[in-house]
Amino acid sequence: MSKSQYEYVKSYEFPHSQALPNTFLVVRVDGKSFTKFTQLHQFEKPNDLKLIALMNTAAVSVMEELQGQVLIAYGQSDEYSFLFDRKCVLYKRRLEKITSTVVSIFTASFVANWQRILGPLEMKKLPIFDGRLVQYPTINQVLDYFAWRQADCHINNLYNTCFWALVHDGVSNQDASRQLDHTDSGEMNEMLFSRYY
Ligand SMILES: Nc1nc2c(ncn2[C@@H]2O[C@H](COP(=O)(O)OP(=O)(O)OP(=O)(O)O)[C@@H](O)[C@H]2O)c(=O)[nH]1
Ligand SMILES: [Mg+2]
Repeated sequence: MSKSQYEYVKSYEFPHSQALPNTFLVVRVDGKSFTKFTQLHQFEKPNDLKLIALMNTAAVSVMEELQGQVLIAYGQSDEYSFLFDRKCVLYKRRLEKITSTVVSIFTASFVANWQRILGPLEMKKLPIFDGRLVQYPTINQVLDYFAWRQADCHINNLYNTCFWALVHDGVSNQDASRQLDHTDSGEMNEMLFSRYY
C-alpha cells in the first residue's frame, strides 16, 4: 500500500509549535494529584526525604539524558523546573518534543528508581506528571521565574512545617489551620525559630 496518500497529515504540524529564536526555555513538570498520591503512600509531611531523593534522581536523569542541554534544574514539592539556554537547538526547538521528552524521562526515572530509593513501599498508583514549557526573552525574567518558584517553596514550606508541628503537638487539623490563618509569615518564622533553636 502506498503511504503517500496519507502523508498530507504532516502538513497539519504547524511551525508555531516551534519556540521563538533566542528565548530561554523553561520546562516545568508537576505531579498530578500528588495531594492524594502522597497521602495514599503515607509520605512524611511536609517533607519526605526519600520522596525528595526520588524527585532529585528523576531530575538528574533528565539532565544526563539530555546531555548538557539543561543549564539548571530547580525542584520543590511535587514539581521540577528545567532551564534551557536561549541558543538551545534541541529538536529544532519544537515545543511538544522538548516538553514531552522531559516529562517522559522524568516519569520513567521516577518509576525505575522507586524501589531502590523507597525500598519495600508498594507503588499503589501510577505516578503521573504533566509538563508545560514557557519562553522568556530576557535573563531577568528567568531570574524572576526561579525567584517565584523559590518564594512559592518558602511560603508553602513555612505554612506546612508550622501546620504539622502544631498537629504533632496534638492540635486538631482544623484548629491548626484556623490558628495559622491568623498568623503572618514573620510570626510563623518566630514560631519555628523558638521551637528548633
Ligand atoms: N506528604 C508529603 N506531601 C508532599 C511532599 N511534597 C509534596 N507533597 C504534596 O504534593 C502536593 C502538591 O501540590 P499541587 O501540585 O499544588 O497539587 P496536586 O494535588 O498535585 O494537584 P495537581 O498538581 O493540580 O494535579 C501538595 O499537597 C503537597 O503537600 C512531601 O514531601 N510529603
Ligand atoms: Mg501537583
